[in-house]
Amino acid sequence: MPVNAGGGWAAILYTLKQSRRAGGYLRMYRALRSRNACKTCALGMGGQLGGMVNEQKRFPEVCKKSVQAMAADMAGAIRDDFFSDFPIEKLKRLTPRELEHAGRITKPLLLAPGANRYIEITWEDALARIADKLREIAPDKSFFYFSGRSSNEAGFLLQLFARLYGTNNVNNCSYYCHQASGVGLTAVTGSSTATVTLEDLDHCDLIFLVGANPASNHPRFMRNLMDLRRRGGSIVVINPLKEVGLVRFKVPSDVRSLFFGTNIASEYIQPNIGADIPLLFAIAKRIEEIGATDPIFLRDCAQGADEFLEYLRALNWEELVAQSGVPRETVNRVAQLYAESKNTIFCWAMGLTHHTHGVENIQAIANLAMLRGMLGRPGAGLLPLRGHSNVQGIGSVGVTPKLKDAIFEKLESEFNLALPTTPGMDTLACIRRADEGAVRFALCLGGNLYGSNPDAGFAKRAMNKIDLTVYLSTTLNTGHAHGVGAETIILPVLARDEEPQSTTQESMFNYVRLSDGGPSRYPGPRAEVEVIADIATRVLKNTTPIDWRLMRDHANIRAAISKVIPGYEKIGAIDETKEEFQITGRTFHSPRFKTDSGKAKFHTFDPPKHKPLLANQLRLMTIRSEGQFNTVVYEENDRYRNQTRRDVIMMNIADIEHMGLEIGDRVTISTDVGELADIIVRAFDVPAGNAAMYYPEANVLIPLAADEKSRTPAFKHTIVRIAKSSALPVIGGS
Ligand SMILES: Nc1nc2c(c(=O)[nH]1)N[C@H]1C(S)=C(S)[C@@H](COP(=O)(O)OP(=O)(O)OC[C@H]3O[C@@H](n4cnc5c(=O)[nH]c(N)nc54)[C@H](O)[C@@H]3O)O[C@H]1N2
Ligand SMILES: Nc1nc2c(c(=O)[nH]1)N[C@H]1C(S)=C(S)[C@@H](COP(=O)(O)OP(=O)(O)OC[C@H]3O[C@@H](n4cnc5c(=O)[nH]c(N)nc54)[C@H](O)[C@@H]3O)O[C@H]1N2
Ligand SMILES: [Mo]
Repeated sequence: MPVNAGGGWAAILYTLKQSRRAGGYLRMYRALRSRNACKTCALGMGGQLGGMVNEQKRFPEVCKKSVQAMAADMAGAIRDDFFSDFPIEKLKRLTPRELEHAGRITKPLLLAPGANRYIEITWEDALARIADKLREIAPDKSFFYFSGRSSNEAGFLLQLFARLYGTNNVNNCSYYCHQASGVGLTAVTGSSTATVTLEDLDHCDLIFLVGANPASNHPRFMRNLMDLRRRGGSIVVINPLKEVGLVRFKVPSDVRSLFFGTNIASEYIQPNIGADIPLLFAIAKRIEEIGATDPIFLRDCAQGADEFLEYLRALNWEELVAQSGVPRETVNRVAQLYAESKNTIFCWAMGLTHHTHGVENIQAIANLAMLRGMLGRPGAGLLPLRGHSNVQGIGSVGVTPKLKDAIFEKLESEFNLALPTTPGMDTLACIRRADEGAVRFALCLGGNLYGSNPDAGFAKRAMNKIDLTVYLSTTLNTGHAHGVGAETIILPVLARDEEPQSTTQESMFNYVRLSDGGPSRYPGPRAEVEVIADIATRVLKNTTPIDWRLMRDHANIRAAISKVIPGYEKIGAIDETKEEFQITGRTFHSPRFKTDSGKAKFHTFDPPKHKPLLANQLRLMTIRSEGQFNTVVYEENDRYRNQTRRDVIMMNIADIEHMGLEIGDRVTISTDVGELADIIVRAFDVPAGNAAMYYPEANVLIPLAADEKSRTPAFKHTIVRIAKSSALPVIGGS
């Protein structure tokens, strides 16, 4: 039966099923209610108020994702003979789901040079090998990659170690995620994160939701969207794909919504992939035409408005409509809705950042917000919907190639350190350098660097050239099979709610949460901070002013963070106060910004020019399904999009017809970097010329093209060729 609303009973039944996998309902409930920040997205649930509670103390806020992630951490340990049964060649053939389901990693593992399988080694052996390699090589031949699930404490400590070791090759998954938001926002407001708090969402009357699918990826946000509709507000969705959960959603924690569903989108606009800028400019042009700008904001609080307005006036309507694929009446209607709004919040995610013009996408949104003064006051502003639960915190505490000047100076002066000043490399640059054979050591704190990369074939070859790759992981993923170095070590680490000491995380609303940790579920894994401090002690001994033994204590790390990270002062006392806090200087409730002039900045630029498509070509986006978390695929089906399998391409029916195809046909999809054979054709509500496939499987097709300003790959916009293959079609089952 086709699904006609997101969420609902399916989400609840799923929770019960996963609870059984994790050893019972009560065990799962206790785990979900423990005082730890939620593990999945960056909305910031849990912490000191207890799990399933949001920053406004609302309960219960539960979502399938957190249950999934929790079940994974609670599932049994990898069995002892697993790696004898699965030598590396067999491991490579396991799906992400099979790897994840192998269980928790509990022992250090070594894939020795030339060996055909991982073997268990002792912690002592593993740490000694790592330290020996680091001492042997030049520091600029190493890099350190961080995912966004680790704590602020682990993030801060590892970047500090890397720098004192001698490299600035320190980066996090943000470079494949929201980096364009950070760069774009900094250019506008002088600050790289959301300008609003969670509470502001209660006071807006209009939300623009651009290039994001919160029904799958930020399920708790759906409650805010539901609340907005209930109080008479509007939601404008801008998304090439018709996402059923954004049309109608059944919020599981709300009885009325659970039974009857809630309409989400008031307007659902479907531009072409990569055509948001002409659309946003068109709405802006209309706002100016109908005299709905905020002249006082433009005069007193913004810079560059005149140039932008002049540029808008000169734009040609026909061209804007042709470029965006959105009719003028629709633009007029949406502009009217916006003109009538008192408080508008603009939200976005990967549909905007994963483009070669990602930074401009964000600036186009900011321009539209500023035209009506929707920046720098309560209830209005800009809100990037962040990915990993602590990706923002990792960035705040210094996990970036270049430290902010203020942090650099404070670190040097407070601790009497000399930090390297060489330019550090972003994530893509590290992979390219590895391909040149110039990386001899890589350490990945969580994540799946191989699986998240564009051009999977290239990423594999590049990573295979590294002398020693070290993963600090909780479960197995495709990186451990394909993204290996000549030698690879996997160190098992504790999940957030198993940590012996408390940890902190930062939500996408700039709110710092305190997680209590909890008892370890398995003997074996160690706390991330303990492992990092051990490596640092062995490599640096006492050659620097930092006493690494003291840095095993999270309270000491927090004391350091409070001294050097702007806005994080309160973290120093959090062990006594237990006070979670809003980071100062980031939320703008009055129109004074952190730019040199104190004004917010408009940016004027031309929309990107896209190559026209040939008859056998489509524009391809790569997206997440309901049942995956990034490179970890929990389920093969995608309920909300009515797909039962992942080896599909979702296309407009007109394209299917004019390419001489039929639904269910098998096709080969290719680009200059790779091809995927026997992909099944599915019809989907997406404008002609556009198509979608699932990440990470489709990453073999994605070239390394990236946004010059933010270094974010264009995961959402690749031109692909389609050719019918001789394999038998697959009828039904969509
Ligand atoms: N269940 C689940 N939750 C997650 C994750 C997960 O994998 N699974 N991952 C987490 C992470 S790290 C992140 S970053 C977030 C990601 O959250 P999202 O950004 O919501 O996820 P995506 O599936 O990458 O793509 C979002 C949407 O962008 C649209 N889109 C594609 N191209 C364009 C375009 O050119 N213009 C516009 N306007 N829209 C476009 C797609 O149709 C899709 O609906 O979710 C986080 N939460
Ligand atoms: N084509 C395409 N590619 C993309 C994207 C896309 O939309 N399309 N999205 C991009 C985005 S937004 C992102 S964020 C990246 C994802 O990039 P990553 O963050 O690198 O990848 P994940 O798949 O989230 O990493 C999952 C692994 O993290 C480990 N892990 C889980 N919890 C913990 C923990 O508590 N501690 C530690 N140490 N490890 C843990 C587990 O081993 C798990 O297998 O992919 C990017 N790549
Ligand atoms: Mo992400």
